[in-house]
Amino acid sequence: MFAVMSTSVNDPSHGFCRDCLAVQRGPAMRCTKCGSPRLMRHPELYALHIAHIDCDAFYAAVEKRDNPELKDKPVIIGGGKRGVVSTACYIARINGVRSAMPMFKALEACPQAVVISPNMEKYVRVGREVRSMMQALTPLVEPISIDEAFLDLAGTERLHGLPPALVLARFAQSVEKEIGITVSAGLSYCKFLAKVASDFRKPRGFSIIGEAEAVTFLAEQPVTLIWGVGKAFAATLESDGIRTIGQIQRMERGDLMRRYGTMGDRLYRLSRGQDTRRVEPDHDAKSVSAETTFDTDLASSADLVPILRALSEKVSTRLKKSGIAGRTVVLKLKTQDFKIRTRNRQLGDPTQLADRIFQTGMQLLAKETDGTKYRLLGIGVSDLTGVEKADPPDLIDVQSRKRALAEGAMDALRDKFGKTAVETGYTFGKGRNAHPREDVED
Ligand code: DCP
Ligand code: MG
Repeated sequence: MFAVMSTSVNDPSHGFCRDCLAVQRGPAMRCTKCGSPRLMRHPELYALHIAHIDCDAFYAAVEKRDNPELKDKPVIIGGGKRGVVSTACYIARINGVRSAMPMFKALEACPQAVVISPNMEKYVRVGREVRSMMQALTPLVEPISIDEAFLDLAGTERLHGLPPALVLARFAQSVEKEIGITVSAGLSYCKFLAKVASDFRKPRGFSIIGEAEAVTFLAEQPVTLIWGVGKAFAATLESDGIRTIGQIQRMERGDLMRRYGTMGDRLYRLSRGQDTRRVEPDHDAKSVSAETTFDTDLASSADLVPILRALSEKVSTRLKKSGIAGRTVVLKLKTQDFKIRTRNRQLGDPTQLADRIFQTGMQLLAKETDGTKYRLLGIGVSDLTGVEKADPPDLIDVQSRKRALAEGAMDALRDKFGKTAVETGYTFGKGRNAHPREDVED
């Protein structure tokens, strides 16, 4: 039925109903077909194709789905070792409960809440189901965390006979019907604003930020809306008298870069709604990696670097044992509030060496140690190859050649006397944290 509609549906003066998806031609406040008030209208409705989807109160929604008695009750997911709230349903949020709040505070705010301990296995399973529904829409799905992803829906018109906006609305409906939880969606011309839009009217939201309105919309927003502006950086900006994105819009690029380095450039571009990052699909990431979750959250490079070193050595050992090498070094961090950051760097040639993985990881890490507290650090390599072309002696510089030789010697000693027989300066004396216990590898 949509294929027939798709010619007229592209007229920007036409909206559609988010419940029955019928085209809305006039200015009526309710759907002319089903009477729903959930109508979508926007001048760029049929021109935008970058989407961000985020499940609503994800863990809590899954628990409510599985126990209908919880439907109208305030539900908090959390507890466990850390004694904090993982998430709360929107009823509990009305009472002031928030993610990452200590459990005792949450219960002070909402004593009648039902508290449930997290069942990660179940949430991972449901997260995968949502993701495979996304992948049925487009191969261009970039997962960001367990419950959110970017999608580039540019090709959907041809594939599904529907413009991206309608594909997205239909997707939200299917998730409700088939999985039993709700999502919020944002549609824009770039990743930054698609993500901002999806957060705009949660839960069951669908918001659009068009190119024409981006600068005016952003001017009113706080700087914390910009990716990479965490609490620490926001405090720096605040001390410089900068609170809104509008203030940044009035500043020169050179001035911002002088003050804040590469972050200044990002501020300059994003404040004007300029974001050219593409949606990068997760190419069945074949990688060798090691990661560890810390006992307490860590922020300083003094704490993180020795862990990075130990993990790099672990990855290197596995590569050497399997006779493979990797060309792209991937750093993974999970922030205190469970957001995952991954940073990649491609090397000139594949490597197996702990030192090259570590040095590259250090460069990537340096940009992320901005005061943000992390709960997890991981390092790995992808773009796997055989060893033939790995670490060519004539291509690596003298310094790294020396380190490669030293590494060979250390490997030999470790083989003979055990893993902790030889330690580099980075891990030496750092004790248990430097040789993480709880590591997960893929
Ligand atoms: N999570 C967590 N601890 C946090 C933040 C999140 O354990 N501090 C977990 C629980 C969430 C899930 O990750 O359900 C997804 O995180 P979101 O930030 O998307 O939060 P929700 O999906 O719960 O709520 P929202 O509707 O705001 O997206
Ligand atoms: Mg969510």
